[in-house]
Amino acid sequence: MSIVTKSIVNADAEARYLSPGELDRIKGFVTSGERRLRIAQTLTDSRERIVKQAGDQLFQKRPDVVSPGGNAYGEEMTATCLRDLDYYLRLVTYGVVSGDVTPIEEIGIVGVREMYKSLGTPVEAVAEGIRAMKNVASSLLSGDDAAEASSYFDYVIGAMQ
Ligand SMILES: CCC1=C(C)/C(=C/C2=NC(=C\c3[nH]c(/C=C4\NC(=O)[C@H](C)[C@H]4CC)c(C)c3CCC(=O)O)/C(CCC(=O)O)=C2C)NC1=O
Repeated sequence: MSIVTKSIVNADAEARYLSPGELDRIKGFVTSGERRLRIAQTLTDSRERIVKQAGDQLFQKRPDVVSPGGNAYGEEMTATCLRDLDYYLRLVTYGVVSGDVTPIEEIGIVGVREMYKSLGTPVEAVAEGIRAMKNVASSLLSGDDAAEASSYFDYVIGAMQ
């Protein structure tokens, strides 16, 4: 939920006008809109490159996951692993656009540790892959934009620890 929707829901629950503080936070959201859309556009345009390079880095650091017995061993499983990275990159763009981690949390974080555990997927290796995406993405963005995008990647990484 964006800060706009959230503020309205909160204000209406008390049948009141938006407070100066709420209007101020909405102003911040609106004035940062162009920047957030620019970041999401870059990540979207570069998604294949970000996922591919991050996957390469992950498998170099964690060769065990793509070795016999590893969770991402074999063409099909490796492709599923890269698909998961792509999922998380997509969720990061949702977060950037809405200026809120809630969509990431609801779609991709709630229950994820249990899910990966039941699949035998090492969750710390998934976190490593997301860290690699953050680094590749940062190299494609300018300083402030990289910092903003990083906060959403960090949210995912933190939730997997
Ligand atoms: C958008 C929200 C969303 C997420 C996050 C998601 C994840 C997700 N990853 C899965 C599997 C998987 N995920 C991986 C991923 C990896 N294995 C590793 O060793 C690596 C560390 C890692 C890649 C970074 C693998 C290999 C599987 C297949 C496991 C199996 O079938 O045994 C599955 C099981 C069903 C399937 O195969 O599609 C789900 C649901 N699905 C969703 O809808």
